[in-house]
Amino acid sequence: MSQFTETLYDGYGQQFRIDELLYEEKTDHQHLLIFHNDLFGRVMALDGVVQTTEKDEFIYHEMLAHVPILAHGSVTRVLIVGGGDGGMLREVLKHRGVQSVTQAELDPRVVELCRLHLPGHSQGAFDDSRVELVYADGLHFVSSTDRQFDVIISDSTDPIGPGEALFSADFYRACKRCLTPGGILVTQNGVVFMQPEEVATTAGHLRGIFADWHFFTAAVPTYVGGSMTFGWATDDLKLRRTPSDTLTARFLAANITTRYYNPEIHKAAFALPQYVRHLVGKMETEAP
Ligand code: AG3
Repeated sequence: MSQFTETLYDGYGQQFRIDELLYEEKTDHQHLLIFHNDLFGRVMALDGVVQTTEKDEFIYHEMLAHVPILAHGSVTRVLIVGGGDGGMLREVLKHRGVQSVTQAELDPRVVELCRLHLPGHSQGAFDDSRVELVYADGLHFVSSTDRQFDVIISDSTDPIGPGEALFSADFYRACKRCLTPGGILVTQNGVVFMQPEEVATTAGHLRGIFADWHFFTAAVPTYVGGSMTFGWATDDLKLRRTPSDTLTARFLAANITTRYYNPEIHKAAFALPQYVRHLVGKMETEAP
């Protein structure tokens, strides 16, 4: 029986038993592996890093989709950068008010192979008439499109290899350019305990670009080493402070079924521990 050992961190890493190897390929962009593990179901790894598993994907996808959409309250157009497995698309499309979702994914093979081997992620989402899938480099797409979006979700890999550009000031600036007024950018920002420099660098960039920026978190078991951290950036200061009763009313009106997200989790996710506040330079500034 072979093992998969994640190579993200030097000297520490999670290990899975490969109960069944489903697919392995070196695509034009990265090494892709999909296998079955009895505990986590199907697991997809890119360049030796676990991207998603059937068992815990709902936590990550629900938080990156529903937090910005429900905080905003009238989202019609969404852009997903990356997200080739289709889990994010599935969650975004749960909102009936969303009229169009553009997805800019670099690697066609990720989409093709995840549709085949991880069908529970997309659940037919790629066939929804509201979706436009574009195979493009994310930075190039946001720098050149003339479209605008109410929410942009960066569902990227870590800033190693193809994902690196999606953590640059150029990327965040280009996202701001294609947000509607009051639009929100949210980002996959790594596990802050293990990757503090990634969060610190993003904070440094966002600070100079958006009127309001922050981070929110969720513990995702297979993103090991602590809480997964998500970036939040918008020019509308009110959106991060959307009151609980408003979130609750929107959540009920949306009539969506979730397994992790609820309005209390939403509010609580923005509370950051002291070491993270210190890291992002928010120790002495504004309360929450
Ligand atoms: N992309 C984020 C994977 C991050 C893994 N990194 C880590 N453990 N620090 C997930 C893609 C799911 N749609």
